[in-house]
Amino acid sequence: MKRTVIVLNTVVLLIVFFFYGCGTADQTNSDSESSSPSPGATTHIVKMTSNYEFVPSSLTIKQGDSVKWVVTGAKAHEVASGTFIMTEDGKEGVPDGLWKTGKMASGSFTYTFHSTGTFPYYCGAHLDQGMIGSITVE
Ligand SMILES: [Cu+2]
Repeated sequence: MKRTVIVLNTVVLLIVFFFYGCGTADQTNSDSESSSPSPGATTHIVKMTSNYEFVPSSLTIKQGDSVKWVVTGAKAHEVASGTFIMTEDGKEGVPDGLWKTGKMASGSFTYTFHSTGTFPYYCGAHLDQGMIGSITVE
């Protein structure tokens, strides 16, 4: 009887930890009104590596698709839409206001593209390492 209680407690703890972990790891943009993706939409993965790269750095997707940026490795990254300028101190990001995550040590960020076009983005922490990317929506 006592053993059953301990096992049950462990299972409950594991379940709580699992859901808490998932809940905090995923940031979702407020742009998507509906939580359910439209039929046929795809979520594409872009890795943010410890080599200061977005992989793949350029990606072509369909209108309505989402891109999920995932932190891989130990370095913290940021994903901000926009371009950059050259300054005396190096490259400086110019956010265009579509999305900007702030630094993420782990987890992911998902953005759904509702309009077509080309969307440049960058990691504000690693612009000088050339950490930029681009999404083309057809
Ligand atoms: Cu970075």
